[in-house]
Amino acid sequence: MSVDVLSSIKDSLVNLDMDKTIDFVRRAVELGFKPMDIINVLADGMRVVGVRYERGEYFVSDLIVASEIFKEVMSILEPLITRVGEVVRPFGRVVIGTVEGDVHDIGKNLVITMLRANGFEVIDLGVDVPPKRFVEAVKQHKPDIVGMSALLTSTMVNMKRVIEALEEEGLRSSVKVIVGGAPITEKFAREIGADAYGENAVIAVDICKKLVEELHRGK
Ligand code: B12
Repeated sequence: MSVDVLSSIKDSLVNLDMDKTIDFVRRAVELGFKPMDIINVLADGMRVVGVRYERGEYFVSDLIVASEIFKEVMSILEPLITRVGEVVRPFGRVVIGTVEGDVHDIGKNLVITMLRANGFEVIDLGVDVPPKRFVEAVKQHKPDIVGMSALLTSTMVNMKRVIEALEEEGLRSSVKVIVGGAPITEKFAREIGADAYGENAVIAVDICKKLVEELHRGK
């Protein structure tokens, strides 16, 4: 039954059934599954939706429905995650956004949820964020870390433009840069001069903690 409920969550999302997905998520919470276990199967489901879109079985309208279901479910799970992180003093400050030309924000929002739950202060610049806006935000908020998300191969190059803009303004050494998103790799992160790559929202928290320590040690 318990494993069934997780696969039922995934199936309902893949079949774009909002009511069933919510029902199974509530059941999984009652059964004591951790929010992250549930989020992981949902993320898996989103990948399947993406594959169906790629094969021409689903349309953009279906991607929109899937993302609406994901967001609805997150409104159930988010309070369960944030309850854990009752931290008085912020661990560090992060400015984060999805790069220019890209409106995907589910993954970024998940990273934000996990960072906040673990005591980070996060300034969310939203989606389709041009390099200039990242620069302004660094000047205004003086973060420890700049985070960038990209889901499209056509927009991942814009991460490099943000790093270049930070360099031009003499701000690059004052922050650590972490990048993530489905098409991003460790190798790409290195090539564009980022300090780190985070494969998922959970890993991102540990990496950001290390980056803050490194920044304060002057590394
Ligand atoms: C939902 C979705 C949409 C929704 C987005 C809604 C929203 N509010 O986000 C909508 C319908 C808007 C959409 C539009 C488009 N999409 Co779309 N979309 C998807 C889909 C199915 C799921 C993405 C998702 O939410 N995944 C779930 C989350 C949890 O995972 P994630 O984003 O990868 O995030 C995790 C990690 O990557 C990481 N992470 C993410 N960001 C960051 C940042 C940092 C700093 C760190 C450390 C980590 C990190 O942590 C996250 C959590 O663990 C993907 C399929 C896929 N395989 O990704 C396609 C996909 C990304 N889309 C695709 C395409 C082509 C498009 C469109 C061009 C379609 C069109 N013809 O209009 C448009 C582009 C719009 C634009 N300009 O941005 C392609 C991209 C192909 C490519 N290689 O470039 C994909 C891969 C589908 C496919 N297989 O063809 N899309």
